[in-house]
Amino acid sequence: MGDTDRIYAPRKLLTIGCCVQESLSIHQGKGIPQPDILRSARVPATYISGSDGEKPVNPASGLQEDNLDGNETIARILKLEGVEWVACFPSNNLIEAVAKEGIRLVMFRHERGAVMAADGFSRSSDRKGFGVVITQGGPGAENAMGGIAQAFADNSPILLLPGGPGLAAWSVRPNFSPSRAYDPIAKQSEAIFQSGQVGNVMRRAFHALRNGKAGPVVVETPADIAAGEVPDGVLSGYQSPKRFISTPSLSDVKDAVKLLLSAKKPVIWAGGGVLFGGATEELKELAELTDIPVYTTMQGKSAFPEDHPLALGAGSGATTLPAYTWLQESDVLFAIGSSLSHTGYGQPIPAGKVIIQNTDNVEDINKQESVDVALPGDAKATLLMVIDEVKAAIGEKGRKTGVASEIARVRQQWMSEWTGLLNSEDEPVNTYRVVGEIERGLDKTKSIVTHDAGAPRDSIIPFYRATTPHGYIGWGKTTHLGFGIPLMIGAKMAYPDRFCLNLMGDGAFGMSGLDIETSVRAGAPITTVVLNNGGMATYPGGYPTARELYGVTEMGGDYAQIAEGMGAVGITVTKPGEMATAIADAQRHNSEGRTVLIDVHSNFESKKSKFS
Ligand SMILES: Cc1ncc(C[n+]2csc(CCOP(=O)(O)OP(=O)(O)O)c2C)c(N)n1
Ligand SMILES: [Mg+2]
Repeated sequence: MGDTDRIYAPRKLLTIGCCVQESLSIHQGKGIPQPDILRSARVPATYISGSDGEKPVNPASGLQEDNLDGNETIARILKLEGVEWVACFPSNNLIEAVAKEGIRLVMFRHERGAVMAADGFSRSSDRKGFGVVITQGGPGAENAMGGIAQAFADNSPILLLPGGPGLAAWSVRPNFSPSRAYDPIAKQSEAIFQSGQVGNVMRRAFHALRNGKAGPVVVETPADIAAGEVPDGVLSGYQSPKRFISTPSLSDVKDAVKLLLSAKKPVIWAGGGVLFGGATEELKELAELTDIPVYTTMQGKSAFPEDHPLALGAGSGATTLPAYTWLQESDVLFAIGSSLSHTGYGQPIPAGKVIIQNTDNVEDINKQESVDVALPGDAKATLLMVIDEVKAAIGEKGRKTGVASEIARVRQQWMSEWTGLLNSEDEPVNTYRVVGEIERGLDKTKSIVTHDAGAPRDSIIPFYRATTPHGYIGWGKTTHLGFGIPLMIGAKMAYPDRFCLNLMGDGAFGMSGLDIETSVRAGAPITTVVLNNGGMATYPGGYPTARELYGVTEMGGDYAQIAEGMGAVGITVTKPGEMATAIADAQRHNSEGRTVLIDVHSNFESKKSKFS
């Protein structure tokens, strides 16, 4: 009897179970889903921003200054900046000030989850909306670390607003200053040292969120600044910073197009910048005009429809055979919206290629790749320039090379090796059967899918074909287990009408499982599929001594029952044939406002679509 059998033994009696929480309902349509309890929250009239014409008033917002303290000023600036909701965990009086402005608050079960949900919201909002998080200064800010590190690694623009020690003790050990501690893993990190600087610091923060390389921005508010009076003129002088769009020089665009059109086997490498730039249509137009195949990085996944004849697929460490083939054999690689950062969780670029790189951030050019032609600028604006030049060179109709049928042939060859597993009748349920059912069972245009760290990521990335922008959230230059649950809650906030599914392992569940309760309480219903294989398939042969002597990498639990205990619908799947029904049921439950967890008794799968 193997490890998996042993762990499954007590579960034989379990069948599909369901428990429904009726009291919260999601309100679809425009804006953020609001549980009734939050929608009806009373906001005292005196706290709602407004003007009686006596105090200084911000002309842009009509906000009035009224002997505000630091927290109240920050809350009003958040309102002015269009922040619709804030993830939080007490204690921080800014939470109360934000509530008084009528901004919705969602409390998570721990700070890391709050940060990760904010991240999910930002990733889904194309730098037009930002995830904002409020935490306590000491332990709260300390506990947010994993989420900030993840946002930094993936260039996600979130705003963390922790408290901080009072100024008298700010520099005194062992006080924890979030702005100092997070400096190495934040795009920008500062503390407010004077009440008169609240507006300047917040303006810098929003400028940084909207412009340049994206990343987490930290604004620490020491206790006395939070409570101290802010001078008149700070709020009325606040001007919301704009987003600036930059473009490359025309001569560089012309050089790039010459290289691209004369290449023998070109490939497009599309990164997350295509999504942030809303440039999917332009990317499609360029690919079709030039008949050049498109590979998407993990963060770029869903930036190009993977059912398109020119799609090569996406890659983490695992990828498709068409992607691998073109990445190996291409002579010219055109990276669009990509930093080209090297990562163990992505495909390497073999040496010897001519590289054209478009990125929003000049600092990412010539970083880890030697770049032949650089096109610094917004992905969409750059693509429009490239398209114009291509049309000038080869005409409006573009060219046909026959590459699509070559891609189809390689894809067929690759899939013939995997079709069996994606339809496997094995028990415990094969991981790839779960992936196959997700691929077959979702309305791709109305869904958002994500993976979690480890084997779930590499199992799903090559085989789930995302067809609509933000239909998949690919993440993970550092790969925090458990990101999937809060990430999907944040995505659901941005897209209340989409079905949001997160595929995670049982190890990952341990890191954020209690935020299933947050999803229920917040009326942001998501579906979590737990590959319950009783251990860590990511390390199939790992730590044999630790495993034999102490059971390291093994674990167990009835996750469907745990989910039910938190007010979600728990579904247990023990047979492959049950998976399709479970996914269909989950979509129905979610659309009716119920959070779902599908606990799949799955195998220890070590096979990956890897080629080197
Ligand atoms: C916070 C964190 N700690 C450790 C890791 C390293 N890690 C990556 S995958 C993995 C095992 C995950 O187990 P599980 O979620 O059950 O997935 P499985 O390997 O069984 O598919 C670990 C420990 C990580 N990615 N994040
Ligand atoms: Mg596992």
